[in-house]
Amino acid sequence: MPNAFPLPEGFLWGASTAAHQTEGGNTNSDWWALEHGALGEYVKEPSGDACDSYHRWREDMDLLAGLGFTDYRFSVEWARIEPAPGEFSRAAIAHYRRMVDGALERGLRPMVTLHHFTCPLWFSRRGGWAAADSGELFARYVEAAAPIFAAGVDHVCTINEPNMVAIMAGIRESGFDLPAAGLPEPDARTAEALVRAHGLAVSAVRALAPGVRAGWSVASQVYQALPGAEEVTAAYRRPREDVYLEAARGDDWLGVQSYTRTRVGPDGPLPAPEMAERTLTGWEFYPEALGHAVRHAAATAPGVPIIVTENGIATADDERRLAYTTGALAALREAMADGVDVRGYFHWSALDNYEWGSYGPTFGLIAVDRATFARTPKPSAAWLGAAGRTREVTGRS
Ligand code: IFM
Repeated sequence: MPNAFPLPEGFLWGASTAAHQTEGGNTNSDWWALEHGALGEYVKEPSGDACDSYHRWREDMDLLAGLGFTDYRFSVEWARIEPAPGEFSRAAIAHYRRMVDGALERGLRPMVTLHHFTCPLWFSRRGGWAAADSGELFARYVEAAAPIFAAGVDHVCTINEPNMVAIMAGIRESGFDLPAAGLPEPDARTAEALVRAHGLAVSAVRALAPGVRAGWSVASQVYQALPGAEEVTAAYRRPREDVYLEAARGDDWLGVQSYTRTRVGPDGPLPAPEMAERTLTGWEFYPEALGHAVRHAAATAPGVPIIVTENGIATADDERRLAYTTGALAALREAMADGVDVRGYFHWSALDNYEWGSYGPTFGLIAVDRATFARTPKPSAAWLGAAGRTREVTGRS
């Protein structure tokens, strides 16, 4: 980065993971059932043991703290905490509480996500988010999970990427009829239920843990209108993104998750430009997206502090990860210089992990050997982590 980027006082500097993608053996969840069902084309391999982080979380945290990070975002698994309706596992709650304490002992401030894509199988089987009482059931789980975050945790994320959850429900509704470009129509009932569940969860967190700041994290696609397509773009973006940003207006913070962009023409979303570099997920390599994403979030939820809760790239070439992240942080710095109130940055992901159907797309700062679970930090991890120690992002040497 040509000019150093000094991190403001208190700026969160970390990496993110999610339970199902790293823990392994999440057998009581709806995703586990999906992985073992008939969706071969979409789910190429099951998550299996993932990174075995359910047992190796100490090693993960030792590595992150040793690299210099000061913050760690991880999720807790509803399916483990409430394996049957209304039946809560004290052991699972104690496990996640140990993780919070373990992070604090290592100098990592934990950000706890309460829901990251997976639900208990019983919840999905009875109608999932679209069931009339889904919000109440989610709030009941949040209340039971309070011992995990009631002390020592500053930030709780209620639901990760609710917009993608509604879109995934839409995909299931459509019988997996995917458009050639852009994202399918979200399921309206799921969308409404998620906004409601978030509101109930924020109230529950505030009532049980008044010191905790509650928010949620929205996936940004950076919809860019081609000339003349401004109205089409706004209409396309609204149910896929803005509804969720608007729902964050009363929150303590808003999470922005950015990877790429989508250009929109008068007839709708367009594929990535032909000559564009693509990542292992097929997305356009477009690090500038992060700057656009935080600017749009700030304009849609004015006054709500923003935290970048995910940003990263799926690549087998760590040089491209370094280039991508350098570009993304330069765009973030510019947005902040222009007055966007950003309070932290979490890279996705700490570890190479299960990318919802396959281990192929590697997003990690740390490689994980699939047979031995041995962790090996990549050069990007050393560079990014060092900024946590020096409180300044510099051009990589
Ligand atoms: O791996 C996912 C994560 O679970 C949610 N946000 C996007 C990431 C990359 O696809």
